Amino acid sequence: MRWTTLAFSTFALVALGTGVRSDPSVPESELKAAFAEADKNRDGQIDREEFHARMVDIFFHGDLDKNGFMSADELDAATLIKEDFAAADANRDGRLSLYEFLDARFGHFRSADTDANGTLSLEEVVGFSEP
Ligand SMILES: [Ca+2]
Ligand SMILES: [Ca+2]
Ligand SMILES: [Ca+2]
Repeated sequence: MRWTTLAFSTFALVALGTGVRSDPSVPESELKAAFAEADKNRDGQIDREEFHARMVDIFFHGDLDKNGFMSADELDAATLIKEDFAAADANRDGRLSLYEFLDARFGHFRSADTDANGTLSLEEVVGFSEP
């Protein structure tokens, strides 16, 4: 359970997050493990369907009080980084719906997909840092 939580967080950190390469506390082996866990069909790429499934998992794991929304604190805890909550909260009601969460995540997916082939390779995930 602990590992799963960590891996979820790690993938969030990597795929969505911030210059993880400069963070020495996240070993590469852990990134690979998180990537492999998300790559359900084991083709070495995270496609949109796999990414979507992963992000839905992260959302529901991160929604600690199970009210169907993520608070700013829950978002930080789920992704281990200080996210731009205000930017993701499209309707400005102070909480993130699953739709808002996914919308922000897929923005990162598009940014990370540097060869624009619609899937993320390990290199693209590892190399991603927020613009
Ligand atoms: Ca895959
Ligand atoms: Ca909202
Ligand atoms: Ca790609």
